[in-house]
Amino acid sequence: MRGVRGMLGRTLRAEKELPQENAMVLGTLASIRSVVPGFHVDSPLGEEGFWLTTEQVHGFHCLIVTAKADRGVLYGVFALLSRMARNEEVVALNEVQQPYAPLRWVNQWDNLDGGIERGYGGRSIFFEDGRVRTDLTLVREYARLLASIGINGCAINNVNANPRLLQEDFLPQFARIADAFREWGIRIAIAIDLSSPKVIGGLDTFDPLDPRPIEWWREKVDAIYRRIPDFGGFVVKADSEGRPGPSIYGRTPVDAANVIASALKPHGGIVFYRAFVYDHHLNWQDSKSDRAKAAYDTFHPLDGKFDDNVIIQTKHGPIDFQVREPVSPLFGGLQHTNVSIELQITQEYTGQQRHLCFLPSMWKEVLDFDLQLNRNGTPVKDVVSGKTFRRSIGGLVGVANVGTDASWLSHPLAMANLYGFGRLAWNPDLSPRAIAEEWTRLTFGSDPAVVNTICEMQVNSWRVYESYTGPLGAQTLTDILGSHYGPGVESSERNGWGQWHRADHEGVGIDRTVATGTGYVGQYSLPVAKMYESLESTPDEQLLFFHHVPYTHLLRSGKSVIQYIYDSHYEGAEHAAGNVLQWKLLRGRIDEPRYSDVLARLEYQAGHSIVWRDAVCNWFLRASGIPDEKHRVGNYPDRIEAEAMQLAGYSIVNVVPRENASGGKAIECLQPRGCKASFQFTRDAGWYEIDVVYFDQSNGDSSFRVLVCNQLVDEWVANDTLPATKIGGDSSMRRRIRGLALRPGDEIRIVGTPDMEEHAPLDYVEIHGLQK
Ligand code: GCW
Repeated sequence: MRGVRGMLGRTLRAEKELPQENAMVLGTLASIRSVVPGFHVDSPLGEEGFWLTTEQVHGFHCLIVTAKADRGVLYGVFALLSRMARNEEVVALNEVQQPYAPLRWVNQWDNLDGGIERGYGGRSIFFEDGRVRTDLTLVREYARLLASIGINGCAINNVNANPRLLQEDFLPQFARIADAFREWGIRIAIAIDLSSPKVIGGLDTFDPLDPRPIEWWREKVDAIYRRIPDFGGFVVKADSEGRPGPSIYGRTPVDAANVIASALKPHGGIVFYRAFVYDHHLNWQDSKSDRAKAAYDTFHPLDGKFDDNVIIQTKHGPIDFQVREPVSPLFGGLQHTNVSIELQITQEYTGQQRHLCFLPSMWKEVLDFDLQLNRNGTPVKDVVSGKTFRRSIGGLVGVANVGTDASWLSHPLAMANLYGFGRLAWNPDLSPRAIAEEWTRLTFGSDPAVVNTICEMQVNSWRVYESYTGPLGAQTLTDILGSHYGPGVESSERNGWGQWHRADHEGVGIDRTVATGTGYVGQYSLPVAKMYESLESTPDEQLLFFHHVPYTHLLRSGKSVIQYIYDSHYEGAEHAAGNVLQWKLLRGRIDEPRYSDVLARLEYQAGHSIVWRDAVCNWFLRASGIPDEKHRVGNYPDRIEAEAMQLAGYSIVNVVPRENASGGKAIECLQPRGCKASFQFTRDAGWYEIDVVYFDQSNGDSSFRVLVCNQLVDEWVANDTLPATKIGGDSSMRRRIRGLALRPGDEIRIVGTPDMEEHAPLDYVEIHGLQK
């Protein structure tokens, strides 16, 4: 009713009996049979599947949505609404759909204080000031949204869980969330801290084999089910990144998972035990130590020992949601255990919803990857849905991290990732383009120019992002110790969190072969291991993940690795700039607020892709000593470095790492009343555009004014909320001043006024001539 009214502005009449006129009939098979005798389904319907059909009932044309159970009817109704919204035929329907995977969950990493770990879409819709929010309107909206894409479960809090969540007073609060979700067929789970029996239970141990914690979990779980009879279960992050776990007592994940599982079992609950277990104090000097091996090394020996309501939840790759990783070998290493694949919808390492990065393109490759565990073909999608090893449960989990932002994930185009996750969990055989097209039509309407432009941008965006942030399988070359956002090529080297690329003067990449490397490759099935063991058969896009090669190594295209690194960064940045032009063609075809919002983000991305390009290229130029054949890297004829300008009040600072500012230096103003940086324009008279590259930290709102021959041509306040409290690749920003008539000898002056910890920092100015 609500859907039809929202789309068509018509209010349908609801009746419990079949009317004497054409109608839409919604109901379970049993209820439809009771009013339409002889009604039967041609193909069998699973527990959550549905059938859309049309039938003459008592001489009237009826559109029937039916399923075995209510949840299926709900999914059928959403499928029908989706067709209507996409302007598709609904007159002669005959369509049966079943979800591919039984578990289609999202996880939220929400904290009790209302923040969201790795969340980029505002505050938590669940929590505020240490409690569940009083107003759960957004939670109900979210539940509806999730149901519309077939999601059937949601874990509502951060896997870095606060033990307080299991205190008595939270139970009624969770029950309210569960009530809101239940209406839409979604069960809730909570992430727990394994040390809870000790931290909040008053016991002196949380040893999973001690009878007291065992009893504590049983009582806790019973209490939860008294309040929430359809409670889904627990998500567990243990022995990972400093979280307490069974290893403290010399116990294994089996010991811990099974204790909790047996408490949940009588109620039908599940334990999602995360395989993201690794040592973050690795000895980086040991060339055999390899974080990528950790999950398999820990969990493979335990295969077959977990209870049947335990699921091992494994990130899709062996590291951590990088822009490109091979598939985790653990999916092949757990043949007698339930598994689920964890995908990341929130763009932690893929641009944090400031860069466009359509992830279904990546997920689709992951889900289709053949682990070659037997002769019939064993794609990841079949392993995780339980089909390959005939497991009764299994599925896909997406870390969504939506927030209070009006478009949930902040970037209006990022919602295609949440949509795409749900669609792939329902049907992994959909193509990324089909998903992008469905989403675009549902979100922006069916204008072909809009649909084509947005689809094209979406389906290319992952590779574009990869091309300027982590080519050839080097993973995301970001600051892995901090924001996970801007460039930070060196941050992943020489520390215990794992090595990304082991680049030195000679070459780049990690040798993970069995013969000479870390041995990681040996965790795959023989045929897959054979492919990755040899340099020749490893796909170029994964090359540096598996092999250490000289910079001069030739790729299949005949290009050297170093030239590829340079070229891909330039191409990626050009593509990002091209998206801005493409988007501008849609002006007037999309409502103004969304048009402008997306435009601003694409412009920002185009600027930031240059920051990435320059940082990565210069880092590799310095490391390899091999110049760019096309003379671009290190040569910026249109640039005037801030440190080379005439400075009044401003002082020059070194930026660390040096690649994260042009020329390794920037200028800062410590004078409260402001500083000036100026230079003379020396090129021919004509029309120009000026890019002012400055830094916008989150700990101050500096202001800038630009004057040409004393005439003010632009001014702005640096008040964005980028993830940075210092100058560098995270905070770098670009302001474009268009249509300026400049003559030789003109003085261009920038006046910066600092605010709090942000000292009106400037990097450089770039001047582009406009064609006449
Ligand atoms: O990618 C890392 C994130 C952490 C996260 C962790 C995990 C919730 O940087 O913020 O912690 O993964 O998945 O547990």
